[in-house]
Amino acid sequence: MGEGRGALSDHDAARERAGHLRALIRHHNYRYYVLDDPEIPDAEYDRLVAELRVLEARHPELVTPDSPTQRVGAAPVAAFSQVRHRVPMISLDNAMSDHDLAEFHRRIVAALPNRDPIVYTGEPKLDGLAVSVRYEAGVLVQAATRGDGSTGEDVTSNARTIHSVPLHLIGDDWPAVLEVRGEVYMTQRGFEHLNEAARHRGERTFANPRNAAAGSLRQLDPRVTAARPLRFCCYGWGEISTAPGDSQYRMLRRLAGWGIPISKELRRVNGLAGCRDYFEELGRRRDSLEYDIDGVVFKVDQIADQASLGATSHHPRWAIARKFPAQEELTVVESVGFQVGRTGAVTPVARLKPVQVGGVTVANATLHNMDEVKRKDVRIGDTVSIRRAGDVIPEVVGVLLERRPPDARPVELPSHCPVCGSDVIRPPGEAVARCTGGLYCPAQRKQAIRHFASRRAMDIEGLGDKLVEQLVDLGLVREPADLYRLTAEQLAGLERMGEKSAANLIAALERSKSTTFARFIYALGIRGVGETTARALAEEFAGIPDLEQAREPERFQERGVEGVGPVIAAQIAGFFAQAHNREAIGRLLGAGIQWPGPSAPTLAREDRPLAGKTFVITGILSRPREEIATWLQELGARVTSGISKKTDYLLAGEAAGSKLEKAQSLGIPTLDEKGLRTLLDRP
Ligand code: I6G
Repeated sequence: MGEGRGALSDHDAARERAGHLRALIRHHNYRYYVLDDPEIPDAEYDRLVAELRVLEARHPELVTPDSPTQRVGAAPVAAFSQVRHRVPMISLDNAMSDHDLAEFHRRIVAALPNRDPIVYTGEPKLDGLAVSVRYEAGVLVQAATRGDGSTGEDVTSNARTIHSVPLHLIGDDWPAVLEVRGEVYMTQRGFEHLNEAARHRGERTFANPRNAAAGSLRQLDPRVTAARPLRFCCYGWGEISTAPGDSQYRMLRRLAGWGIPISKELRRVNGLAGCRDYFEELGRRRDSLEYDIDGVVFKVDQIADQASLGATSHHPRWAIARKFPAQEELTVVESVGFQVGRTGAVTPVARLKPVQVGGVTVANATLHNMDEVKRKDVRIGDTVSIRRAGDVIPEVVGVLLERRPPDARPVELPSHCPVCGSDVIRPPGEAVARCTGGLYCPAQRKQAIRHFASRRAMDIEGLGDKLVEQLVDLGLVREPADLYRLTAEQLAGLERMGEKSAANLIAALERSKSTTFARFIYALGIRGVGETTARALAEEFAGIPDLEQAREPERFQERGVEGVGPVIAAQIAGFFAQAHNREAIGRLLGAGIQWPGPSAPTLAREDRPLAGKTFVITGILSRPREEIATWLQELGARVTSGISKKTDYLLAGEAAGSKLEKAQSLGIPTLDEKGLRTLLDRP
């Protein structure tokens, strides 16, 4: 009995908590997707969902179809079933010019003579896929594509995976039946990520966010849809049991209140002038919006007026889409050039017969990489379709094969970098070809120096990105070794650099010269060689000459270095095969870069910074005494155990005893670790 009551109360508590968590998650979805104003960090949101998942796993009887945990997992289907739209999904009439818009307005004024001014709603026309989502008693029951307007496809399982589509409306005053209509779309960023990942896997990419959104929603396996960055934006409604407002604007605001995302750009505007101003404003902002739009939709705001205006068999008479110029155009590929990015990626770029795309002249378009060139089968002389959207670089979408001239020429990857002449390599299995002149190539200069100076590499304190920009732009630094030739006077003349910071930077540069072999390897910025691989290389190779010897990828693999497979081996070998890089390394070692151990660079003993100095070490130091002794020896010092007149310095840590006393009595200089560093800064 007691056990039974306990189980019951546990169940009740779980049900209560699940209900509470669902309401909380719905609320935070609303803050995020509707208000664009989240109250809690993503991690906290994830924690709430995770807690609900655990609860539902323990009490499967509590799972409801509208639970936020139920967005994924429906089984794939063989085909979509058909859905008949109870209120047809007709399309919008287009206004391609200002004249068309004025004509639309003239017709409205003629039909509604007593309204002055005519109030319209204006909102962007998203470039996506129209869907209708049906709620009964506040719960999502069906989602369908537009199809031919009277019958669409049932995409309920897929729409349920879109996080901005509520599974359950918030509040309790929604109509018993509510069909919302809107656009499923993908942001530019989501689209770029999706294509980038597809490129990485060597799969086909989507031509534009619209195709990506449509292709993602029309997947037979909802798990595929769930992994796509889809969004939903509502612009209207179909069947509705009771209308909650008398104007388009107020209706949409009510829908938003129930958790349905509407456009953040929704406005009310007055008359034709208001429409024109809004169209121009959005046109100016078009490129900075996070999604593609192909126009602005204007609607007569009063629902009663919409009803009296009615519809033709194709479109409502009370709404119009004022379209922007197209963002895709056709032109001819005149040649293909190759650009070298800051990471050395060699990217094919189509040089085009200049063409106006969306009001901008386009003469170049990226082809991304050689796999894309091959997949799209782009040849010089081809007629191609070019797409320009947002701030993104225009790209070649596809080739019109029927227009290919007989003398069209295939595109070939150059064997040498067009900027520095180093070899271009394309490691096995990689889509991207790269210039191997990492330390030397002007295209990669700033990136190489930034990386070289970074904290986990040479750790040059105070050498930030802005400073690197200035040093390179002024021609003071062309390769990492130039850093060590900078003078305090040169630095003090730079922007935002006083004498004190210049002196600090010179000191930091000097300090950075004492490093480790692993850090030095990492600092070289060899593609694919992160800190872990750099450490593994430092352990395996006996120094730079040894590393340089292994110029053939096979020799690297023979050494069996952990984490170095064929791709990285090819990158390392490619790097050391360039005389430019080997010379740049030589100049760095010549500048006095040192590290302890058997792999230390072999500078003549007399050239080492502590040559001729005798040290004694005592007390507790930051590293084991033997390690410090080895390091001092690498720097040219002799390390002895007892204090004598021949001792030049006592390196004393904490709790130094009799040796310290003896050194003091003999007047021998005593250094702590900081003092040693200062000594090394000014040997
Ligand atoms: O296809 C559409 C896109 C955007 C629309 C639409 C819209 O409003 C912003 N509105 C209606 C009324 C229709 N299609 C039919």
